[in-house]
Amino acid sequence: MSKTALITGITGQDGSYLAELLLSKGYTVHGLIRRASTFNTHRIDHLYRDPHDPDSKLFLHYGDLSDGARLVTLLAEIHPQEVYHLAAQSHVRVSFDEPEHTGDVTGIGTTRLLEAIRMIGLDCRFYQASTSEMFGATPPPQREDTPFYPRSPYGAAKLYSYWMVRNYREGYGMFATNGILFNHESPRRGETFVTRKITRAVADIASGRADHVFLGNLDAVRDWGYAPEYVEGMWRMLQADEPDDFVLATGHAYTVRDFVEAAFGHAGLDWEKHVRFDDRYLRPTEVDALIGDASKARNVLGWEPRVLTPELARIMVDADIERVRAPEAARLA
Ligand code: NAP
Ligand code: F7E
Repeated sequence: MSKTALITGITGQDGSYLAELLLSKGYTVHGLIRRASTFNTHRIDHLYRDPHDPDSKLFLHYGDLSDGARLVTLLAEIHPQEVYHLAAQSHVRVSFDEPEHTGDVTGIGTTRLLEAIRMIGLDCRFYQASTSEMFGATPPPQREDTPFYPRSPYGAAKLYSYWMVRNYREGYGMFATNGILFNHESPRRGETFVTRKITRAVADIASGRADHVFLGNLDAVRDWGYAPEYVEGMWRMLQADEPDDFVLATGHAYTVRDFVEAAFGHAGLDWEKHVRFDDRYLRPTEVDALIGDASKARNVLGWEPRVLTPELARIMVDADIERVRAPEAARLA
């Protein structure tokens, strides 16, 4: 019997790769999408088929994490065996501008979903998109038992969600798991996260469309992995015998400057001629260094990352150069 899954955040980077993975495994996939005045489904358009098509296995439903009643009606209609909760206001810098909204969506939104599951007595496995941002100021290496010290409204909201997941697991016996994922990127990464901002700039500069890009702190250290590998880790977490918390990371550290050098270098450009500083991209409190230890995921789930930051930079630059060269053909990269 094929399984049914609900993905919140299906229109985002991870949601789109996860939908692809689950469909390839024969799942019926339901996705929560926000109503917008413009189309916001470009990352999953290639997966979508008319729902009247008898072979259609992907179904999209309007809803919002701020609307708990809608989460109840949707879960009661779909009855998923697995719920992947990926939706969030996920941008750290933006969370300083919109702390209340971030708390409502990224924090309380998780409680609304957990409570909807509890209210209708749904027997399902729940994945929470927790984050290395919860470690914040605690020095690396960070793993499951490292103390948390969030440094942004986003990190604080995610930490609240993390503890609500633990609470529903311990209090109500729910199969609820926290995936504590370190930064993971891809050609589908949102355009204002630093890696994609850099690789888009490289493509625009290489093609003569632009001359420079403004960035903030180049000294921050991150452990960047490849998003398709990380969504596979999410799936493995929900196939485990027991609910638990798992770090996914590569364990390798690079600065933003390293990523800049790798990306510009791959296109044969000297980054120092094209990168300028703008303090608007600094944060009131920065997370200086995130480097994860994913030993537990390797030992328990058999999860292993393969793509490290230098290769990731090349994959993303190539995809953005292709996007500039042939925008229509590159849409599904
Ligand atoms: P993303 O590209 O920003 O996608 C976020 C998704 O959430 C989008 O589908 C967005 O819909 C949806 N969303 C936002 N607000 C919503 C609301 N009020 N109601 C319903 N849906 C809403 O994020 P991502 O990189 O794929 O990350 C997936 C999850 O993992 C997020 O929770 C993120 O915080 C977390 N995470 C990410 C990383 C990483 O490095 N990527 C690391 C650790 C944890 P629209 O398309 O309509 O905006
Ligand atoms: O910043 C520095 C910035 O916005 C990375 C989210 O997916 O991963 C992500 O959060 C670093 C920071 O990602 C610019 O100061 C310099 O130190 O790409 P980012 P993030 O803040 O690490 C975690 C794990 C998540 O959970 C989040 O959802 O790069 N930086 N100059 C810049 N950052 C941006 N965005 N733009 C710049 O111009």
